[in-house]
This record gives sequence, C-alpha cells and structure tokens, in this order.
Amino acid sequence: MATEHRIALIPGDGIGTEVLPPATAVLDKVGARHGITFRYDDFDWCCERYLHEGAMMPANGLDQIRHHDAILLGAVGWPGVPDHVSLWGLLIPIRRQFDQYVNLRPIKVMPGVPSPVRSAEPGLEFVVVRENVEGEYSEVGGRFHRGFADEMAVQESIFTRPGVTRILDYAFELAATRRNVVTSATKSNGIVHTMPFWDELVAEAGLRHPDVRWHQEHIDALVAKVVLDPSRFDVIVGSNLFGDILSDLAAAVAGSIGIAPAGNLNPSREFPSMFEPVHGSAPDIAGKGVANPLGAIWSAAMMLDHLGHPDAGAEVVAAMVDVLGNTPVRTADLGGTASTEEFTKTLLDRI
Ligand code: GGG
Repeated sequence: MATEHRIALIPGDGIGTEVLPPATAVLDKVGARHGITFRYDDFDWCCERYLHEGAMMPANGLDQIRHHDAILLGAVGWPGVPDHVSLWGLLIPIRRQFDQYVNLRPIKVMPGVPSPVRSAEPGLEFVVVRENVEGEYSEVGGRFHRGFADEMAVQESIFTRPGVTRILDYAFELAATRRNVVTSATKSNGIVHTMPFWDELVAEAGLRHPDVRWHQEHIDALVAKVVLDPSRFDVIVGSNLFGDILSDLAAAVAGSIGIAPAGNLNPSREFPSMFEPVHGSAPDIAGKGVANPLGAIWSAAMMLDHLGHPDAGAEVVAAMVDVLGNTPVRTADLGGTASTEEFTKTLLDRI
C-alpha cells in the first residue's frame, strides 16, 4: 500500500541549503522502491530572514509545521547574527515546543573513512543520547552591571526529575536493544547540585533496568576515554551541553563531523520529530558546492526509521557504506575532490 508523508524542510543557513536537496533526492529514490511518497513543504527560516524581518521564523511558525509527519533541517547560524540569537530563534523553540527531548546521535566508523584514533576500526559504533530540552540550555539568568568593572553574568541550569528520568529511561531501554551498557556523563565533583542529582537518578534508572550495566564518568575523564578507546562504549547519555560536546567529539573520532546525523525525537509522537546533520552552516565552504551531504542523508535515513520504514532506512545506510567502502568518491572533508553533486549522484546510482 502506498504511503505518503508530509515533510517540513528547513534548509536554514550556509551549507544547510546545499545538503538538503541530496537528502530529498535519496528519500525520493528509496521511497519509490518502497511505495513511499514524500510531499515537501519548504520553509525559508534562516539568518537572512532574521536580518530582513527581525525573526528567524514567523510568529506562527510552529503552528505551520506542527502537523507535518517530520521535519528535516539543514543548519542554523551565520556570521552577523549572534549564534545564540539564531539557535534560540529557530532550533530551540522547535525542540522545546514539540517536546523533542531525545537528541539521538549515532556514531559509526565507516569503511574507507580513516579515523584519527588508531583503535577505531570500521564497523565500530556507539550512540550518544543527549537530553535536549532542559539542563544547561536555559534562559534563566541575567547580565548585571553592564559596562562597569564589576560586570557579571549569571546562568542557571534546570534539571527536573521527570526530565532527567525520561531521558535516562530512553537510554537504558535503547541499551537493552544493543549491548546492555550505559555510560552516564556528569561532573558531580565540581557541579554540586544538578550533577549529583543526575547521578542519583541514574542509580534509580539502574534499579528499573536491572539487566543493563551502567557506569558513571566525569565528563573530563570520559572525553579522554572516548578519544583513546572508543570501542568500550555503547550508549552514552548526557545532559544537553555534555551530550552536544561529546557527540561532536565522537563524530570527529569516527572520521568527520560531515557524516554525523541527529534525530531530535518526540518519542510520544504527539508532535513531529526533527532530523538534522550534526554539522553547522560552515560559512568557510558555503556556496562552493563541496559540502559533504552524508550527515543530512544519514539523518534522512533516521527519519525513515522513525516514520516506520526501517528497511528503507537500512538501504540508505547500506548505500552510504557501499560508496565509502567501494569507491574513491569523497568530498573534501574526507580527503576527496568530489563535489556535493558528484558524490550524491554516485550514491543515488547505488540505491
Ligand atoms: N545542523 C545542526 C546545526 O546547525 N546546529 C547548530 C548549532 O549550533 N547547534 C547547537 C545545538 O544543537 O545545540
């Protein structure tokens, strides 16, 4: 039976506009093989809009996309607009309003993509589960005595029992489908209220999931271990800030942040989930047609999984592995000379 999905496309800024067309081309091709059609609605919400109209998206923007089946986003951020303005004007309202409290970031060493870490063999994989709607990403705080010698800034973090419990349960349940190991990242020797609270809730989650082994690591020691021996990890769970930093680091360990995908998931499915490459808008290469589209394409594969088409998603990932493992075609971030278009064509030919 044919299935149609309505997808909100938000290319955003810089290379975001260059990597979404390859992702939709891949979706259309794999969709045709599986009886899935996609109807795309484009939203030009970006920093340029902010510069002209004073807002990254219209006041009713969230209402415009709340009934889509999913959101595919490119990248957010551009010189001339402070990063916190673009992030809080677009990405964060979407994550929060649609209760996308899980940021799922799989890491995989692909064949033919050398890792800077000697022990990271092709096939090595683990996943970072980032809490996505609270924690250190908070508007609570303020700037005081601006312009005076005693100027200061105060920033509060917010960790709630329901918010931390649900992300930990998600991580433990995910681990139960994998290698049964959760590593939790905190810094409870230095941050004395929120982080010990998180650690206590990890211990409680461990009691609810007795078959899953768990470890607690201070974030500083953990990043060193991820670089030195990534093979020891399976599911790493962390707060909004720690999960963000860890997953960029882990993507670099896997060879390039250009490949890494992310799903901002609303597990209850009351609202659409959003899929986006981990990389940003990359102003240094934007407009040159050389961006690696794999982060966006892999994110689209995660979207297929989420929409109930795991076979189609797996075909996309298999085609990625095929191109990287069996052809020399690469974009510049992976040491090649292929343009975004050439790379995408090679991939499409293998789906
Ligand atoms: N495609 C991801 C992107 O553009 N990210 C911009 C960014 O700064 N993200 C920070 C975050 O995910 O919290």
